[in-house]
Amino acid sequence: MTYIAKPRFHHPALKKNALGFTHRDYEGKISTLCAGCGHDSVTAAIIEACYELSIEPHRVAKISGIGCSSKTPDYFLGNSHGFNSVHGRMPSVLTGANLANRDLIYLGVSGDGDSASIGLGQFAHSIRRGVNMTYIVENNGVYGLTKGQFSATADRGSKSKKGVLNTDNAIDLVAIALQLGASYVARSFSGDKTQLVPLIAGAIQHKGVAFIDVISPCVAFNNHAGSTKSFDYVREHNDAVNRLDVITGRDPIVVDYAPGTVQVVEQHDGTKLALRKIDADYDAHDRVGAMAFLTKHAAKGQIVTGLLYVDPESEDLHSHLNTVDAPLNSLNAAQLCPGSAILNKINASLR
Ligand SMILES: Cc1ncc(C[n+]2csc(CCOP(=O)(O)OP(=O)(O)O)c2C)c(N)n1
Ligand code: SF4
Ligand SMILES: [Mg+2]
Repeated sequence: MTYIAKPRFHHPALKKNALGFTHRDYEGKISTLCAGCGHDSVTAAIIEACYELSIEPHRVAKISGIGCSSKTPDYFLGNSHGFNSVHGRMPSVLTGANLANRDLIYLGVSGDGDSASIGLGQFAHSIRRGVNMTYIVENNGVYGLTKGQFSATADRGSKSKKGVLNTDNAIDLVAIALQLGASYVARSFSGDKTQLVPLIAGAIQHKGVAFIDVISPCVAFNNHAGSTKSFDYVREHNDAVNRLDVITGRDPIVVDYAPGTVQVVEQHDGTKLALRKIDADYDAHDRVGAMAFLTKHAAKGQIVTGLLYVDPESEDLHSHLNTVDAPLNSLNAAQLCPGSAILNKINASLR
């Protein structure tokens, strides 16, 4: 963590969003990550997405585990709620917070070690439960914070900085998220802001599990020849399935007007995602098709990026549990206690 706060002053002519906030209002403390770390680009993309959506910072809860990636919530949304939990335990802490107060926007930030190694069970269960959250994994294939051991997402055959060959098979978190029912699944690259910002904005507006795996090279331990998570490798093997613009109820977030076919995806809450398709056959509503597409391209060594799947009729854990609309932490004793007559009836039914 850093204790270096950013100076508060800024240029008076800085652009403002619908709430009158500037970019600076969505920033956090000064990053202490290595210069060039992919994670800092993800931070910048989150700041941009929240600015574009005119999100009120106090409505966001950012929760992370342990790792360089899990440090990043300190570098954005300095006026939001935050909790830096234990290694691999972000999903359960986020689930608890979400159950207590459904009114906040939950942003889970994690690493590949945090989510695919020690936290794989937590990752899997939060997805299958349908927790309403944006779950971002900053995936560099290594434990950056502890000096570059292979994580469970490191590809078999990739080489560590010291020249050690990884002989274990890799876990693909996107494939698991699709299989376990995540209703918004995407993959991107930290160096591709044009693609990443609208993906994050779409995820924040999505009701249910929105999972984004962001390949985010570690310049200290995983950016050498032989690494399959390096800047050069990903740029050479990236195969984008679609171009994404997010249209909100306010000003549209315009990312790219390059020509192509556009597919508008309407989400449950009425927000729309316009997909500019590169591959004319790609259908972002087909979960099984997305899984097949991913596997087919992975076998060819290609990294598929973009919005791979979205369910416009998505639900979340609160809909599954049929909880009341009011946040549970706002209910008082009178609302929580059904009264002795009803309690007696329940007790009698159990005798
Ligand atoms: C319970 C527990 N086990 C192990 C550690 C040591 N540890 C700290 S960070 C980390 C790995 C972080 O890797 P990742 O989540 O990929 O984050 P990165 O630093 O690569 O962004 C490990 C093993 C710990 N802090 N707590
Ligand atoms: S060790 Fe790697 S992951 Fe950690 S800050 Fe440095 S470049 Fe980023
Ligand atoms: Mg990592």
